[in-house]
Formats: sequence, structure tokens, C-alpha cells
Amino acid sequence: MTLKEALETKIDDWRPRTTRLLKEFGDVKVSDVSISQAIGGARGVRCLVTDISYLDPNEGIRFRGHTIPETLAMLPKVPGKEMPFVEGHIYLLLTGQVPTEDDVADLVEDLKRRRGVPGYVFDMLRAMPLDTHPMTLFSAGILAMQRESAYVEAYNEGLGKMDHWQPTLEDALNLWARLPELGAFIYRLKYKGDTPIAPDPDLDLGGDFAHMMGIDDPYDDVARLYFILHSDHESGNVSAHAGHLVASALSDVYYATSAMIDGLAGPLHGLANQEVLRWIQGVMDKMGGVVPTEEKMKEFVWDTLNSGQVVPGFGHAVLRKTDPRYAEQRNFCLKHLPDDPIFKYVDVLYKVVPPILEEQGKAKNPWPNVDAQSGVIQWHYGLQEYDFYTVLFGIGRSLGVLSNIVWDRALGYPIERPKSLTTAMLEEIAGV
Ligand code: NMX
Ligand code: MLT
Repeated sequence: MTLKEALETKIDDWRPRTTRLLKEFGDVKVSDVSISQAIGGARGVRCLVTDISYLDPNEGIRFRGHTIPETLAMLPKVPGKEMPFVEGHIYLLLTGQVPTEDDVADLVEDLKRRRGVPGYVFDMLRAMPLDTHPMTLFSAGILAMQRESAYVEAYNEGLGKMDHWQPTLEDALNLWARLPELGAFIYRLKYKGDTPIAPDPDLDLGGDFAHMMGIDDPYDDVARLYFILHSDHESGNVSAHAGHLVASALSDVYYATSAMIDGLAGPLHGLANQEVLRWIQGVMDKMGGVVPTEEKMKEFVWDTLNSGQVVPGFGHAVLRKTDPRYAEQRNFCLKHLPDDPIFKYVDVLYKVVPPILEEQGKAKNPWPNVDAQSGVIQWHYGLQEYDFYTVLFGIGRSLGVLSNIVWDRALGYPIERPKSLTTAMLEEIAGV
């Protein structure tokens, strides 16, 4: 069964569940909203629906019901490699089914056929100032491809609502096939004197990305792990929500993906992974490259807090334990780069930051998130231009965001439009 056929069966089975909930139980309450939630970023308000992943505060993310170690263990592996095919993870996110080796092989071939970023995108990026942030280049490159949208074409021809998911899937597959090339092009344009490396038709998505970046094995496995770990984090995080929100207006996935990248570019969200490396570099400079003692590191952490900044890579809006994505990358470091000097810094931070954040008493979660550990691996394998790191996050995050948009269309989710109130109204509700 092709990916599209498997997905069609799933969608047909799923639709009656959503319809029934809406028709028979539409008035059942799932959440109340307090004043602190209305002012405070809707934290904890349960008002989004997705079946692609779920984030338990104490356990962390499950992709289609599977923990990270389960996901990595059950997906078909690239022959001779430690990590699974990213394409297999796409299949899992979209269908909820663990793909067979044949399913994965079909999708790998399908995505290969869809490769090829249009030349006008490269021309546009070359015309932009070289000091433009890579996330700006990435978002602009995605947006420039919007004219390729199959969804817009079908919509303009009068596409029926039940069929909206089909050209959306088409757009998503095209974009997934092209984002690694776009990302690698930006990397080599900005940091390697505009020396792009052409895609290799024999390689899978993760392998081809490493090849186009010009970084040797095992960076291919690093890329596969990175894209899978960053793929989805349920729907309320800024990037996923931005993508969903924009797509809810029936904007195509090019618009939605560009918007989700823009949200990811904030330092409280995806950009934190570059901030972690920037922060550690600052500490290294002050220490002359010597790994600080725990006491010395505590001083740096307090200095950061006392100057009014957050400690990047720590805390989370939902999680209340160490992020399992952090733990998975830590295991990778312990296995492959235990003596890396930056890993040693990260390790000292793991020991000293949580008790300090607890002592300070502000952060609800003192534990590390995914961003505290991801940069060190990139740095170790030669990708030391840390303002590029969030582009990697963006390629990974597209897997989940676009899978969600395909399902949003399949289930006919409406345009998103929460209601706002004025401060005076809140005061009236509060009785002040
Ligand atoms: N360092 C210092 N203060 C912190 C931290 C931190 N790492 N985390 C939270 N706080 C503060 C926060 O700024 C807030 O202070 P104030 O009351 O003065 O505004 C207070 O603790 C309460 O915040 P929380 O409710 O714990 O966190 P919230 O849900 O608002 O924000 C983050 C979540 C992730 C934005 C926040 O923990 C943070 O800024 N962390 C550092 C940046 C980071 O690592 N972001 C990456 C998140 C993962 N990702 O990839 O997206
Ligand atoms: C994410 O992966 O999106 C981040 O951990 C932020 C979040 O879930 O809020």
C-alpha cells in the first residue's frame, strides 16, 4: 500500500470519530480559562487537537503513542547505520502505522523524485546580504517557492472540501524533499563561499543532507537523529501553532511553513539552541578554554540570571522533567563523544543549573530541554556556525507541522479564531 493509500484508509476511519464528537458532544467542556491564562499565553488551556504526538509533562513526547526510544528502535534502519530512515518517521507521523521496509523504500524513492529546489530561489538568496540570519534566508526561500503550490492550483479549480488533504499532501511531500537541499544551500552560501553541493540521487533524506552539507559520516546519522527528535512536540508550541494557525485560513503549506520557521527563530523557542552554544562560548572565552569547576560554573549561571537573562536550554512551558530529547542526545554524546570539551561544559551545566533555578524559585521547570544538548553534537562534527542550528530544527519540525496540516485538512478543521477581551472586561469579571 502506498503512503497515500494508507493515509486515505486512516482518514476514512477517523472522520466519523471527529464528526460524532462534534455532533453529539460538542458542548462538553474540556478546559476553563482563568485570567492568568488569558494574560499568560494561554498556558495549559486545552483547546487544540492533534493525534500525531502528545506531550506528557513528566514523561515527555510520544510520537503516535511511541516514546523516543521505542520510535528509534522500531523504525526501519538505514542499512549499515545506527539510525532509522527519516522517511520512515514521516510515514509513522502521517499514518500512525509503523512502516515496513518496503513502505519506507517507496517513500524514499518518491521523495527523491520530488527533489530539486528551483533555481530562482538560489538567485534570490544570493541577492540577499550575506549577513542575513540563516533563519531569514530559510523562511524567505520557502516562501519564494509558494508559486509551486499544488493546493492553490486545485483550490482555484474548485476543489471539494473533503479532498483538500490530497494536494496538501502533495505540497508537503514536495517541501520535505526540498528543505534539506534549501538548508544545505544556505549553509554553503553563507559559510563556505557559495560552494553548493548537488544532491546525491543514491542517498536517503538524512544521508543526502549530510552529503550536501559537506560533512562526513557519521553526520548522516546525526542528521537523521536530529530531524526525528525535533519533528513534533504536540500542537501548542510556537512553531507548530503558527503553522497550524496560518494553514487554518487555507493558506498553503509554503505560507504555513515559512510562518512556523519565523516562530521557531525566537530565542525563547528554537533559537535557544544557538543561544546555548553562544553562552557556552562566552564562558569558554572567560575560562581560556578550561572546563570550569562546578563552583565557577555556578557563578556564571548566577551572573546570567542576575543580569536579567534566561539560562538558555533550561525550563519548559509543559515539561516538568528532563526532556527525553535531551536524554537521547546525551546518550549519543556519552557513546560517541564522551571526551568532547563542550560536552563536558554541558555536563557541568546539567549538574549546576537545576538547583540554581530551584533556588531562584521562578522557573516552573528547572530541568534541561532539547536545546541544551543539541548544539554540542553539531559542533563536535564540524558544524560550528551556531547561528545555523535553528535551520536544522526547522527541517525537523516541518515533519510534524506539515503532517498536522494534512490531517487538519482531512478532518476539516475550521479557521482558528479565539476571542479576545479588554483589560476593563477582565477587571469586571474579577469584580475589581
Ligand atoms: N532561566 C531563567 N529564568 C527562567 C528560565 C530559565 N531557563 N525558565 C523560566 N524562567 C523564568 C521565566 O522567564 C519567568 O520569569 P518571569 O516571571 O520574570 O517572567 C518564570 O521563570 C516563569 O516561567 P515558566 O512558567 O517556568 O516558563 P514559561 O512557560 O513562561 O517559558 C520557556 C518557558 C522555555 C520559554 C522558559 O523556560 C525559558 O525562557 N527558557 C530558556 C529558553 C529556552 O531554553 N527555550 C527553549 C525551549 C525549548 N524549545 O526548543 O523551544
Ligand atoms: C518544542 O519542541 O516545540 C519546544 O520544546 C517548545 C514547546 O514544546 O513548547
